[in-house]
Amino acid sequence: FLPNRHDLGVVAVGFSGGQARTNSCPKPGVDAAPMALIEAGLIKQLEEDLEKKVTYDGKVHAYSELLPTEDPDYRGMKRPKFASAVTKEVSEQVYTHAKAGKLVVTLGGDHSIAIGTVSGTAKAIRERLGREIAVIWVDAHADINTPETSDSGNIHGMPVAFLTGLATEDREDVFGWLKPEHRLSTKKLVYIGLRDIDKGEKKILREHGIKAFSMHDVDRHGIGKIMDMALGWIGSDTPIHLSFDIDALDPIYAPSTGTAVRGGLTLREGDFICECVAETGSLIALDLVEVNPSLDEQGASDTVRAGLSIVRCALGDTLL
Ligand code: 6HN
Ligand code: MN
Ligand code: MN
Ligand code: MN
Repeated sequence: FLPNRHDLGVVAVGFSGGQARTNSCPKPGVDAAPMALIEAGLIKQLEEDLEKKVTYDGKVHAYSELLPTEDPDYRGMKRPKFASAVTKEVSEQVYTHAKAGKLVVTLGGDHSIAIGTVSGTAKAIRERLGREIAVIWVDAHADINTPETSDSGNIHGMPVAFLTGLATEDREDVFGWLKPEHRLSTKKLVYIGLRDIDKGEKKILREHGIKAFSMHDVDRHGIGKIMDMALGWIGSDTPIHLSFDIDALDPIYAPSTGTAVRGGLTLREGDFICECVAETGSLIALDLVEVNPSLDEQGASDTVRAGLSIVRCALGDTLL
């Protein structure tokens, strides 16, 4: 069922509205990540070193044509209409690649864009293979707040709630476009790297029996065992969408990110997670999000390099 492993679709999403501090003052910079990654040689490495066939429109999408004239808070969400419109468009871009049998690599952007990427692959894989996808969410955070449990109102803290249907909304212009075919089962979701989970999120994880490996679990078992357990939970031959938030890595390795939390994965642990997923041969999509080259001038190049390494490892570069 796998996409041709040499056939990639790349989508570059220059969107930072999901981590808006306030309506008038978003935390800028995360939208510059795709260009920084590409300038550091990402596409070239995929084509030349990994010998992939890359379909890429050559653009970093800013989606400025989707910017609403008015975008007031709604259910506590900041800039809900813009985030909804952008993720809907991303969903269609990702769907098109996945439906054509390509492995989709999406460069963010903040993590709200996963509302688009995961919904796009979930729909395409249902149609193409009649299968449900599994998602491995590598992150310091669970990103499973509903609008009601969120303290910040930032939509990048909510994508998993919308994707699993724990949060729903009738208004078409505020994520009401998400339909059952876009959704992910809470049973097909596995977290790795968690260490900053909000109170409401903990309750959600417990009540829905969601599989989550925190940093405590990584310390206890070691990353090798964690990957055996994570992949065992998903089951072999299940199409895997890997959504990698760079803040899963310790800030020593990836300081340039909007919500850094100390005590994270080492660079090797992050790469190892990706290598294990590559080894399954079941990867259908990869998101790399929350790289923000403007936050830490010194650390920006380290963070970009860590991001490049994550992408290469997930695509099998480091396997013999
Ligand atoms: N991310 N739990 C916090 C919130 O605002 O809901 C942080 C979310 C961070 C999101 O890193 O993708
Ligand atoms: Mn995240
Ligand atoms: Mn995070
Ligand atoms: Mn928190």
